[in-house]
Amino acid sequence: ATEHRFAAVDLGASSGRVIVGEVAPGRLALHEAHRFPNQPTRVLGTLHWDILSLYQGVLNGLKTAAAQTGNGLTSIGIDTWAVDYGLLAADGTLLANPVHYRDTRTTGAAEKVAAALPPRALYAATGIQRLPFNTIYQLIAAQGTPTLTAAHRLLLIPDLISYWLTGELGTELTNASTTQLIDPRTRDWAAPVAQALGIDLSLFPPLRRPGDPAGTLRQDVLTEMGTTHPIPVTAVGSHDTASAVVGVPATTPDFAYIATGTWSLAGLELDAPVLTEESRAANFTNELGVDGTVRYLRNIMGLWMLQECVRTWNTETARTASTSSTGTTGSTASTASSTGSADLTALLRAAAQATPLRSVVDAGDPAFIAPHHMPDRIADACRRTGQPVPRTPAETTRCVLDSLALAHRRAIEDATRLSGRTVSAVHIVGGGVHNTLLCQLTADACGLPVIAGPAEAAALGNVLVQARTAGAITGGLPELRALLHSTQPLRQYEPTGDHSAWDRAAARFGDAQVTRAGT
Ligand code: ADP
Ligand code: LRH
Repeated sequence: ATEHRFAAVDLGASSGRVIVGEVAPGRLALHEAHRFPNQPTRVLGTLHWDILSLYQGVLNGLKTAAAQTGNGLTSIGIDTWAVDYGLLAADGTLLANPVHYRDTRTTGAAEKVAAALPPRALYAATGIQRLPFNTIYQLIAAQGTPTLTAAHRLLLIPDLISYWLTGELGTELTNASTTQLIDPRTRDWAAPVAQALGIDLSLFPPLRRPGDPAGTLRQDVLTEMGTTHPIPVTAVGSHDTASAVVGVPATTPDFAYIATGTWSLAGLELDAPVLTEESRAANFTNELGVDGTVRYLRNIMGLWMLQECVRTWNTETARTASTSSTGTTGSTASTASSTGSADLTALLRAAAQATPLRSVVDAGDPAFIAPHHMPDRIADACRRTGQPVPRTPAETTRCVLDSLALAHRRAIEDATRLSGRTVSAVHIVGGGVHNTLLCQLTADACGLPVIAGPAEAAALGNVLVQARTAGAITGGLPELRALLHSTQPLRQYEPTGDHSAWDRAAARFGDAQVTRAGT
């Protein structure tokens, strides 16, 4: 059978990548064409995505992908992080750099939204977890600003990249559901919600669904890529988490998944949303997935907490090195010697030796969303809850990983209880697959086997939807997942250790998330 090659553009908050997938019946292989950093930039106090640099990374990646495949790409698919958007003028010009979801402009927006539409009604209509950065809160915060007032179109990030590549406008459904403006029962716009909030739905181009055509590369893009061969763009699950869940190599229906990267997205795949008041109180989301599915999950802070700690320690180490090289002595010297090396592998090795469950924090707490001072915020949370404060980077790292494992367990327990489903295994996909300590701790905390892999699940889910659309493979999600299972390297972790220690930690942890969400 003919082998097809597809390019998956996958932009995560930590890095962007263009990955080539080679697909034929029974065969699926990935090659990374290009990976580039995603470095947000603060301008006049507002945190922005550097969208042009990301787009340049996409172009460079596509150029490499085209060269590597002898200009033989069958199609291209695009997925990125959710909720954020760019605003276009009537002539298609991007009016401003997209604002980063970690920016604080949405402070107070939830109260404004609640005044127009009570949280219960909003959840019953959209089923979306309350997160301060959902698109509706961003739009409420931006209401009346010159840019939003001038905007003719609003494009979610994958739709913006797709527009630049093809000149075609569209709003892909899985990602549109994270705006909190989609009704998960009809899988169409929740017009009454938009109306209550004064949001103009005509800003959004028409909806398209995974598998729909999304245009063909513009001539100038082809020139940039050094090819003349016309290449179509296919809509995939353009929300990276939608693609990542397609990329879960499950072989039975009773699985839970955790997509771990910058975030941990932990939950179940359902065929209908759960819109109950209990579900709202537990802060569960019903995002829309590929093939009519619902991603019933909770957002957990994820490896962002660790990344930010490492960034802080590295900055401190660098500052100390420069202070000591100029001969100055000061208080930073002692900080640096106590932080030591912030190299991730060494840190994880040391964290594996640190006392288990010495202190745990609520990894669902929005207090950890913003950048900066992460080790201090973790220490404060431990102090506030009467637990020992981590003293070293290894102890802080262990605290983060124990806390994530505990939050994974709570999310899976809550999801099964609220949906009436049972789970026999937990799949971990995403960059966190490389963190063997986190995978083992999650198996221990859940008391369930963890199957870890693939790390590039979003790119794989992206490729699989393209491959099916092009006719390179056939079948529903179970068949796509069977192909993953038979072709991708996976590692299984069995629960070890004293499970009652996790029960005690869970009890100590209390019902913080539920209490917070219910308010
Ligand atoms: P995103 O898609 O949100 O950009 P990824 O899925 O790429 O994120 O995951 C990035 C995270 O994966 C990093 O923050 C890091 O914690 C983890 N990671 C990646 N590689 C390794 C590794 N070799 N060892 C341990 N952790 C890793
Ligand atoms: C993960 C993710 C997640 C969203 C967040 C904004 O990359 O898309 O699903 O909640 O970014």
